[in-house]
Amino acid sequence: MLKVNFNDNWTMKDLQTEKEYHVRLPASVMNTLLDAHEIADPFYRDNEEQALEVANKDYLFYKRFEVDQTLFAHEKVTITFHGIDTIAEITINGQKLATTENMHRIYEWNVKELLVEGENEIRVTLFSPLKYIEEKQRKNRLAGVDHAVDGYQHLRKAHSMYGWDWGPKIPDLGLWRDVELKAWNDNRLEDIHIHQIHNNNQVQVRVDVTVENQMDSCETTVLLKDPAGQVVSKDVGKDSFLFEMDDPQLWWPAGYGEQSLYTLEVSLNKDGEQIDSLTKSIGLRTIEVKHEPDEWGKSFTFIINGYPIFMKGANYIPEDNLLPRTSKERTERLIQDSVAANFNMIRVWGGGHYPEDYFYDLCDRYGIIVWQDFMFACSVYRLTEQFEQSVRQEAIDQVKRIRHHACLGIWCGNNEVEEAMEHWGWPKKADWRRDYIKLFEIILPDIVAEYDSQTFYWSSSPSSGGGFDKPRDPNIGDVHYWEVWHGQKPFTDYRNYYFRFCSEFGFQSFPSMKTIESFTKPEDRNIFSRVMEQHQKNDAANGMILYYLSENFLYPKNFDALLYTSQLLQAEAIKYGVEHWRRNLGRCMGSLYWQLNDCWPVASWSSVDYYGRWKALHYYAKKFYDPILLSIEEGEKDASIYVTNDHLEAIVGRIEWKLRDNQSRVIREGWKEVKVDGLSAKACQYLDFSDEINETTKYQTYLEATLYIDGEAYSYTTVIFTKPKHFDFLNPQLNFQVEEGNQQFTIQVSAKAYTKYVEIQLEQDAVLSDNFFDLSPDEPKNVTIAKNRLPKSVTKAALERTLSIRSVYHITH
Ligand code: BMA
Repeated sequence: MLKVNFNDNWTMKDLQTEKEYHVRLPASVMNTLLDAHEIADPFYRDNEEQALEVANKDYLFYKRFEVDQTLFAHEKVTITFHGIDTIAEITINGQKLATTENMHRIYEWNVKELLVEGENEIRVTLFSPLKYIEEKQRKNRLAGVDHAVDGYQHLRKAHSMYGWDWGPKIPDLGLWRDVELKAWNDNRLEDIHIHQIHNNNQVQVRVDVTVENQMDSCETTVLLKDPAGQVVSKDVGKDSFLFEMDDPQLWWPAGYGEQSLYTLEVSLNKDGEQIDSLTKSIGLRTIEVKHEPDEWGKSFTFIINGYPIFMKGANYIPEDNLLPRTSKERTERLIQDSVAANFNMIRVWGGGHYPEDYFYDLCDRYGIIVWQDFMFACSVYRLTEQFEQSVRQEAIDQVKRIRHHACLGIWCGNNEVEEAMEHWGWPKKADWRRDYIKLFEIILPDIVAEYDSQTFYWSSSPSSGGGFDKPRDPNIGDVHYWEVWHGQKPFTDYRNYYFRFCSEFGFQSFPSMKTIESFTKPEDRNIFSRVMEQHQKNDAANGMILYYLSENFLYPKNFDALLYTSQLLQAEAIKYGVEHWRRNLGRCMGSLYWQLNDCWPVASWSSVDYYGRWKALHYYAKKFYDPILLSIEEGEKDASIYVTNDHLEAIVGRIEWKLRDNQSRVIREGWKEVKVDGLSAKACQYLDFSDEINETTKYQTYLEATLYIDGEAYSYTTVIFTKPKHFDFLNPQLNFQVEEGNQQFTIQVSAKAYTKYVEIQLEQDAVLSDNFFDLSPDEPKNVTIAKNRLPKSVTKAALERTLSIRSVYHITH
C-alpha cells in the first residue's frame, strides 16, 4: 500500500474576488483570510459580525499534483478526505468525482479512472452553508434552539459553528482534516475489529480482520505487544485471531491505577511481502453501565473492571471556532488540566464535532473515560432518505474509528433532543416523534450493536431510557439539571435532588481580566457594553449573574472585582452540587458539570477559558473532585462533616474541627478518628451549634475542618453560616513570601484574619497548586508553581515584584 500525504500545496480561491491563497491542509476559509489579513480577527470586539458575510459565499480549494508511473501502475487508487466542511463538489481533471454534505463523515473514493500519468488537478468547491440551510428551513421548518442561525439542524455540520449560547456565529468552511492518496493492488486491510472477553484474571483478545479481496496468497500476521513493548503473542492466519492472557496489565481510569496500553500490529502479507499494515493501541478493561431498578428508581452506574466508580468531570465543546487552530498540544494541555482537577470522565457534547484521533489517544494515555454523544443536539431531525443514509454512514465511520479506544465509555444518541421534544413546548408532531424513535432508538443502537457491541448505548442525555418516558425523571438514568442558573433557584436547591447521574448542570462566569483584555478596548470594559454583550451569548445571563451576586456578595467595587466575584459565584454553585452528590455516593454515581472549555473568549459556563486560563471553578474542581473529599453540610446552626472516599481501599484518618469567630478565636473544637471504606461516603461527625450560633454571632462564626491522613493535613475546608455578603470579614492583611526551589517556586501566603477565596494573581499564565482558598490567621498556606509552567526568564525577584493577592475582603476594599 502506497500512502501519499495530500495536505500540501493547495490553493484557496475566493470565487467572488478571484483572489488566491496558498494553503496547507487542514485549512479553513476564515482562517486563511485571517492569516492573509483580508479579514480582522473575528474574536476581537464585534468583528464576529463579518463572519456571516464570508460564509455567504462559495470558495474553491484546488491542487495540481503529479502522478508518477509507480503510483499509476497500481490497480486501485483512492483519495480519502478525513473531513470536508461541508457542502462540496469535487472534480478531478474536470470530471465530477462526488458531492458531499456531511462534515462528520470520512469520505473515500476510487479515483484511478479519473487520473492520468503526469499532471492532474483536483478541485473542491465549497458552497455556502448559509444558503443551504435557509432554503431547507423555508421548505420544512424544524424546531431547534434560537441562538444558532435558523435552520442549522438541516446540515450535518457542527451545530455550534452556527452559534450557541456560548459560541459565536462563525460558520466557517474548509477541508478540516487530512487528505490522503492511497494506492494498492487487489488487497488491503479493510477493517480491524477488536473484542475483549474478560474472565476473572484472564483476558481473551479477539481480532477480526477483514481483507479486501481475500485470497489464498494473502496472510495476516498479528502481533500483540505488552505496555513495555515486548511481544506477548504472535499469530499468522486469515481473519480471526485469539490471544489469551493470564493476569494481564489492566487499563484503569485516572486515580485508580495505570493506563497500561498494549499494541496490536497487524500486517497483511502476500507472497511473503508486506503489502499493508496497521497499528492500534488498546487497553484491557471492562466498562459497563448498570441501569437497573433499585430502591430509588433505576441506577446509572459505570462499572469499571468490576468496580462501581463515581464519574467526575465536565462537558467538552469544540476547542476553537476556527478549526485549523486546534492542535494536539492544546488538547493535551486541556486533558492534563482535567486530570489535574481529578476528572475521570469527559463528555463530548453532541452539538459540536467528533474529536480528532489524538483526543482519544490522549484520553487513553491519561485515563479519562469518554462519554461520546453522536452529533445531534437540541433539535428536531427529519429522516429524508438522503439524511438517513448520510447519518447512518456517519455513525458507522465514527464508531469504527473510535471503538478500539480504551477510553471509550459510552455512546449516547444525542444531547437533549428527547427532553426538548417532550418539555420545551415544541409541537408534538407525530412524524417528528417517529423519526426521533427511528434514528435514536433503532438506527443508532443497531449500528452500535453491529460495530461496537461491547460499548453501552444510551439514546439521549438526559433520558430515563427512551420512548419519551419522563426524560427528566430525577431517579432514573441521567439528568441535566438547570434550575440553579436558568431557573434562578438558590444553590441550596441542588440538595433537594439525589440524581443517579448528573450529566449537566452549570453556572456562568466572566473570564479573567487578561482574557477580556484580549478582545476589548479599555472603553469596552463594562459588562453591558456592546462588545462585552457580543461576548455573552446567553441573553439572560448577565442579569442572572447580577441576580446571584445580589443574593450572595456585596456589590463589587469595580469591573475587575466583578469578574472575580462572578467566578466565586460559579465555583461555589458547582461545589454545592458536587459535594452533595458525592456525599450521596452509591445513589448518585456521576457529576459532569457544564462546561469544561470555551471555543473563543467569552462569558460562559466554562472552568477553563479559551486561553487555557483556570477560572476559580477549575481550582475548586481540583478540590471537590479530590478522591478523598472532606466536606461540610452546614445547616443554620449545625453541621455534618463528611468524608467521601473514591479509592478502592478504606482510609483511616483524623478530623479536627474548630468553630471560630471572625478574629479566629476558637469557640469550640474537637476531633475524631475516622475510617471510611473504599468507594463510599460517610457522615463522620454531626455538630450542633445551637448554643453558639444565634442571630448576632452567625455573622461572625465559621467552622473549619482539617482531615489528617498519616499525620499529614490532607485537606482543609471552612463554612460560614450566613451568605458571604453578610459575614463580618475583617481586613486579612494578606502577606506572602516567595521561596525558590529547583523545580518550583513556593509562595507562602498568610492572613491576619479569617478570609475566603484567596487568589494569587501572577503576571504570567501559570497553574498553581491551589488558588481561591480560605485562610485562617494561624495557618499559612504554601502554594507551588512548577517552573516548567513558567517562562524561563521568571525569577524570584520578578515574582515578588509582580505578584498580587486578593480575597473576599477586596471585593469592596
Ligand atoms: C445545556 C447544553 C447546551 C447549552 C447549555 C447551557 O443544555 O446541552 O446546549 O449550551 O445547556 O445553556
